[in-house]
Amino acid sequence: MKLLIISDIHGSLYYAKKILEIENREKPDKIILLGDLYYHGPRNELTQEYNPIEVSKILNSLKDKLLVVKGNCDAEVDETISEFPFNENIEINANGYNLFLTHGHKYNIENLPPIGVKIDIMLYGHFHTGFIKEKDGIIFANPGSISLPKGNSKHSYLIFDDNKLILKEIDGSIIEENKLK
Ligand SMILES: [Mn+2]
Repeated sequence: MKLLIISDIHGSLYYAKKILEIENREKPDKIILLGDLYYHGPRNELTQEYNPIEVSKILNSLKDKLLVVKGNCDAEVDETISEFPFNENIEINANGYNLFLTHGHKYNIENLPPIGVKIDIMLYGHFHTGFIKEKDGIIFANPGSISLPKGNSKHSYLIFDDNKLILKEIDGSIIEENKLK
């Protein structure tokens, strides 16, 4: 199974359109959105072509492939314009690995969730910086923000395919790759 993982769109129509290009190029089986879909939040500047309702139409067009977790900027009212559910966290098995998907403001590499099963890979956004790290036998990966990368990080996304996690720039060029055991 090939997963496309994207986070922190923050209402940017410009970068929501990029998601359509990426999905066309990568042809993933599922698209995971790690939260902060529509609003910029008080700490962020407005994103490029800020337009939450048009972003929701693009995301609704992808609803059959979407798995979405709720971010700290996502509000209850968002569910009325979205044809897909928002989940607090998602636990799934993909390609034989247990994945834990969350926004990252509560659970992250510093604060593991209290769940029973062993996590192989934890995916979260929120920090607007893409990375792939390993700590105590768990892989932690962040797709960065597609619309508002912080510092010198790139507009980026993650691919999980077979046993490979790949952090890519939105044009598809590889930033970092990790082959899991
Ligand atoms: Mn956030």
